Amino acid sequence: MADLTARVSARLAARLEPGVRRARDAAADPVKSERSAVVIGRLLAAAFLVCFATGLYSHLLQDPLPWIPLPTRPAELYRFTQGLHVISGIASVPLLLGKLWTVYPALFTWPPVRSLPNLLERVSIAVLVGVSLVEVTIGLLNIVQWYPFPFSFRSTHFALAWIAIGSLAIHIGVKLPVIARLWRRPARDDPDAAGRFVSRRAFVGGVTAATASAVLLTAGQSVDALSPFNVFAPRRMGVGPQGLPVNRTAAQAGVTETAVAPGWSLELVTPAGSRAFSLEELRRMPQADVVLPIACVEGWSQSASWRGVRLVDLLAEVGAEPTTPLVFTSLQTRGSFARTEMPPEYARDPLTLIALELNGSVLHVDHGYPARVIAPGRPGVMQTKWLRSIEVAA
Ligand SMILES: Nc1nc2c(c(=O)[nH]1)N[C@H]1C(S)=C(S)[C@@H](COP(=O)(O)O)O[C@H]1N2
Ligand SMILES: [Mo]
Repeated sequence: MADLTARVSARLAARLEPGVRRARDAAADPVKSERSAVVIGRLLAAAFLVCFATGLYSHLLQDPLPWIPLPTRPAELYRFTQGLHVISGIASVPLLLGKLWTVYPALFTWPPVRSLPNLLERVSIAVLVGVSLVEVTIGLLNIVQWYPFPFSFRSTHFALAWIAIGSLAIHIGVKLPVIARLWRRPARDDPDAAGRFVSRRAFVGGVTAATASAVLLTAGQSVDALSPFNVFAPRRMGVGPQGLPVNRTAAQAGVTETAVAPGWSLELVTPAGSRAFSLEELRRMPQADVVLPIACVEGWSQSASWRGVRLVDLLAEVGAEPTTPLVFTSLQTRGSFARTEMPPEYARDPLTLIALELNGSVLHVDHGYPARVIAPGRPGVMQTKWLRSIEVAA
């Protein structure tokens, strides 16, 4: 029996091995040197680490941990971190493709698995590649707000990020000797094989140029200086009602009638009772002017001037002192974000407004008329539009 298995596997090996070797030879070329893999690999690792760190920060702001106080200043901090998140995510697409191109001949090794550690290494690479491709793909789909998948974007994107970073750590650990050996350009560079399509340097240069173009043609959705070059990102700076893009319109949120209903008032619910403020009353209170950005998780952001009642003043009117998160509800009947929580650090910040005006005129209904939240350092998704009530717990 043992004899038979040995004979069968020897036969199988004899059949498969030449094919695998031929595939490897066909795929091999100087472009796919280990040095290319290291040069592109470290750019990709840097992009992934920046993307991971800024992504964690974004999740923390949206799901705060009670023992981590959140910074409200600088007011543009989240605009910066989330812009960086989407820029590094976009940069990782050409880098990932370039990296896969340089290393795919390594798929064709013989024997396919040499040992248990070797098997684990190959499995961790398979996980890293698969998860990374899915991660950047759903990230790109989120930028264009297209969700052709049945799972929740946010929790999936978060879970896959941990798997990608874990398998990246294993991969870097395993490859450390190669990375260290080829970190600097070798004294004698591998000569370009005659008749090859591109040299290794030209290839690495091409991948870098593709990465730079991908960034240049999209980063204008969050970087003012680059906004003239924004060709591919769907939101354009300065384009929208009152010169600001809209993320969800009044019609999409189902508030076209309730938002303009004459009897509207903002309800403040406190342990001592509740009080309704009409739009007239809010307008008669002292008004503050602030410049704060809308910084969407999808990567677009833009600064704007807002005018309205400081939240601290409004809370003082009803004798409330925020020590626990405030609960904001919207008139919205459809879709998420109808209810958001605001940790006390934002509620106490004098820049936080119940905004009634934007860029010099009364809020457009798509920007949250009659009243919306605008606070420093927060993701756009927490800047609730079409306010209905604010609850302060004891
Ligand atoms: N009630 C409500 N408020 C909301 C939203 C929403 O869908 N419903 N979208 C949020 C998101 S994701 C962003 S980025 C900002 C965008 O504000 P703008 O549409 O005025 O530019 O509004 C936020 N406020
Ligand atoms: Mo958003």
